[in-house]
Amino acid sequence: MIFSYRFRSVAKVLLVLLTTSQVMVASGQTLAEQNEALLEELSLVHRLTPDQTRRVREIFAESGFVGQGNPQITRHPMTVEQCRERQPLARSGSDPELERRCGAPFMVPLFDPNSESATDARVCIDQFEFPDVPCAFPVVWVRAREAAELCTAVGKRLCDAHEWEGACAGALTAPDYRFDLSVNRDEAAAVKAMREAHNRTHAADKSWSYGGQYQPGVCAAASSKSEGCDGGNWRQCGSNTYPAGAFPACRSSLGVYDLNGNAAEHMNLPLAPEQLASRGDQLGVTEMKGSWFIFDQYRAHEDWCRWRAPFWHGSRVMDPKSHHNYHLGFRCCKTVAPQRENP
Ligand SMILES: [Ca+2]
Repeated sequence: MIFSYRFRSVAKVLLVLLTTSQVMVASGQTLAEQNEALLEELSLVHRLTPDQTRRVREIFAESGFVGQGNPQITRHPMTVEQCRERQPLARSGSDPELERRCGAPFMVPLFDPNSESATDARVCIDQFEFPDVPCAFPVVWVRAREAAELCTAVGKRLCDAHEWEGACAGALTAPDYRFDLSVNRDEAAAVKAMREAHNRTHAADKSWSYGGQYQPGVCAAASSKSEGCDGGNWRQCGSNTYPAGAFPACRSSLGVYDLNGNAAEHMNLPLAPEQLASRGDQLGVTEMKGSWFIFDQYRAHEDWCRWRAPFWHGSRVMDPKSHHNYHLGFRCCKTVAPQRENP
């Protein structure tokens, strides 16, 4: 049974729980129990090695917050079982051809269909928000740094902003960052100048993962905030997310779900070429992509595919205090070798 031996092996989690006065609620599990179940599912579906599983568990335990929301207050509007009725991949499993191409389940190649085919792809992206398991609730309360570490732990990496945008718009185009605008500017000023230029460029070709116009009801965006949730603290704000992929029409033409809605997503925003995750080891600053689970009632900002957000709670991605909150998750990318070299 999970409770007996696994709890002893995660004493660190217990310590965090005790220090934060987290107690088991009558109806369900503690965060630590939920995370153990989540880890089991993640390890099984993604066939993680014992070392990978250990590293993921370590990151969760060090955080004390990472998971599917505070179980004491989180109220999901849909069950996993209800989602499984709706999401075909939850029943069929990962596509073997895509899995071979990406080297991992539930990922799809990113490319520009106007000039390339899937075999040209140099990157794949998770089809679902982390843990990238159809109909699992997304992991939230994760700092950008932890998101990057979790992607690394499972053999992937954090996506660059333009990769997420390409997944959403249905065409991955070349990195289009105005690095010239970051020169001699601090991070906040650089992001402001770069995002304004970027958003101006793309204002005429707005699109959403599901089509050319914003449409309520298509994505996981009709949930609610917890009563009394103001300011976003752990005790008052439930992560009232839907299971990932619960809205099958909320899918981009490249096969990626929930880019709009459900959990907002941490991405890497490079301020210089060497900070492109797709190019090397360094990372840039934080970027929040997409929208979240109450967006249909509260459109607090834009959420078209190539829109870049302000530097909200901004920091370097690897800052130990990078932002986390109840509606913010992430998904991972993976660099792959193209299967057909261009002549
Ligand atoms: Ca999302």
